[in-house]
Amino acid sequence: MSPSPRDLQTIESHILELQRMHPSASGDFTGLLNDISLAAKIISQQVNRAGLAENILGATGSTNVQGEEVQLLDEFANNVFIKCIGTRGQVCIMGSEEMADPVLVDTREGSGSYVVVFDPLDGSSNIDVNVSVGTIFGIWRRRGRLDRINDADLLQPGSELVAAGYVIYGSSTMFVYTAGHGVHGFTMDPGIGEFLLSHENIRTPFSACMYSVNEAYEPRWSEEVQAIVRQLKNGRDGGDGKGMTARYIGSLVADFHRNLLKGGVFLYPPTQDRPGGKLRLMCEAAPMAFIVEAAGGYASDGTRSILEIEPDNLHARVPLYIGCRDDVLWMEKMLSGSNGSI
Ligand code: AHM
Ligand code: MG
Repeated sequence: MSPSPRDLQTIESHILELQRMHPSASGDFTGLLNDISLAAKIISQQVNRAGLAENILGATGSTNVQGEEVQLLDEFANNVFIKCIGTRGQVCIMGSEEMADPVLVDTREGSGSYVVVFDPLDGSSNIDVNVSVGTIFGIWRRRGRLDRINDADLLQPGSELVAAGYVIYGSSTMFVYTAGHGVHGFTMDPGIGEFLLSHENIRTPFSACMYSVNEAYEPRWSEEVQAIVRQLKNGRDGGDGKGMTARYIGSLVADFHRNLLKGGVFLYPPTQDRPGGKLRLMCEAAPMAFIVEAAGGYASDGTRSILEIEPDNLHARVPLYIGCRDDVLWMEKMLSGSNGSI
């Protein structure tokens, strides 16, 4: 059967279709998503050349606001994002995992309607060994006046997200996004340099068959978290005795993507040395929570939906339990007595 035009839908035309559903749309949001897809293509090309080109692999020698070693590719991806995003002045402020302070954008040329927070290259400590890494982004609407951009515009909860997505640089590069109505995945065709629709309206299974957690931290978890992981492995107490299989890459985008498609739960619980968890609310947990909920799943900090949490700073961290709805709700119930903390 020869492919119909529908079979070859690019991300740009998909985003345009979305715009047509909102006749009053200015095109700013469409332009912004297109800018992000361009940034993803540039980063993807560089990640794919990581083993070949000089001055791409390795550390810059500096640490970021989180105290983590900045990789050369982290820096590259961050710069690409900043350069590509909001080229029409659609963005008023941006925040990045790699930068201590948010960047105020010159909006003389545009509406400055949007706020973007991103992790330009998540899991970057895996690059040197050819393990999948990713980009995560969240898009919010500016809350106040354009001439008075402040923290209230930047520090918004996940429930206010307009769109969120991630790009996985894996065996192929995929761009997955949602603007609230369905989660859609596009696979990069390297021959033509386009993201083509490959996974329309992704739904995640209701129950998980795999769990993802760094079990090396088990001695530093609370008793409740230890009990949860024991039951994920061996079957829930009072259940059918069937446990799940374990899969952990240590690269959130890759672990999340696999679990989204196959049915799994990802946990990054608090530990004694990290009572607030490790993952960042604004650039990691909230965008992924928005995506998983649009696909039928759920995300919690152990006590409430990740989407409800009001960030108090750009780099706030949060414990994360995310994936199939049934299992995350069960974990939240198991943790409810302990307040989710250790
Ligand atoms: P990064 O944003 O500095 O790359 O760190 C986040 C990464 C996630 O991709 C991953 O889920 C987690 O850190 C792994 O942490 P750990 O090595 O403690 O298991
Ligand atoms: Mg990260």
